[in-house]
Amino acid sequence: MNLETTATVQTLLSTPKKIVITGHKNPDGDAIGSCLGLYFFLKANGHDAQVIMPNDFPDFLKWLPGIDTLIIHEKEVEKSTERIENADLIFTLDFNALNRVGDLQPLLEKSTAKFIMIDHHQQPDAYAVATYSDVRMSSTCEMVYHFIDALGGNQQISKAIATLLYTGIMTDTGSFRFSSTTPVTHKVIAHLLEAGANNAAIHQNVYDTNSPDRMRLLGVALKNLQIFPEYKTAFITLSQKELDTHNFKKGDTEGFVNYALSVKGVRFAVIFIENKQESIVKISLRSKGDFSVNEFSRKHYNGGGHTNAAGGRSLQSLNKTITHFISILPDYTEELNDDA
Ligand SMILES: [Mn+2]
Repeated sequence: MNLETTATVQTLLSTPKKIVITGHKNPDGDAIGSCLGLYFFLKANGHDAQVIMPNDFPDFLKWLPGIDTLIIHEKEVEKSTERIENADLIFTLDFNALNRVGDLQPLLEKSTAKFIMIDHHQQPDAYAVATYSDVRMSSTCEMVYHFIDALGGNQQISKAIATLLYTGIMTDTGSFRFSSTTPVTHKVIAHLLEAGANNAAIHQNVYDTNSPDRMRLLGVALKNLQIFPEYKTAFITLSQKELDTHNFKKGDTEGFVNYALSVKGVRFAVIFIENKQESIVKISLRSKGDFSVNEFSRKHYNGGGHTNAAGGRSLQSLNKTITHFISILPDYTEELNDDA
């Protein structure tokens, strides 16, 4: 965080404030870890803080410290509305455009509070009085660590904060394997372990929680895997019927796309998931190296994200979406076969 942003934040936090901390829709480990981590820090420094998430999140995050204090807007509209209307300050974490917060969007747009953004996604919007944006960062949780550090709070990293930030860094870096993981990331992790984060327990709580239904759905996904060696591309599909047969619950397909990316030689992987209720196909894209799925998704799927991980959607049927995807692959032959 640069000196100017640090000074702005210091001034804003110099007296007790009513603060709302919010993450993006369908919050992941990084969104929840960063919001609650910051929550404990702000509370310890005399602020009246509250984390609000637009909607619910998977069970494997429900053991996190402070999770009971969190308001899910979708479930408690009145409570969250009141909190936002009375806020002096609103922290937006792990996203950088107000259209990422679902039904919270109109409330945030109407708010007269001052906004502070902490985020590592590309192309941040300019709604905050203090913007801490850095696309090179592994995770927003790592940024919250640097944020606390810049405010002189390094010694205030409690076991709860350490656990939360560790969780988000771990989940956003694929357990420290993505190229966004730097020597600094590992130094931060080292301190979080010293501060009491239990790495083995966190890993187990997050990853060893598969239901039999989810494992069988993964089996179906892997059966549906299609590989195009000439484009170094692999994709997975899941139809609504396949989801229904396996009692699909939100979050069940999390990480499936990485199996496609783990095929030898593949550097571009996609999963297409039919959602009949919303009449869309939900799309997650992953890549290795410099093939930008962020650009790909912006161009074709009305989405975006990072160079190596992005999301998007198609309004066409699952079949049409896939036929179209296969038809545009040749346009990327060179890019996909470049270097690697
Ligand atoms: Mn993140």
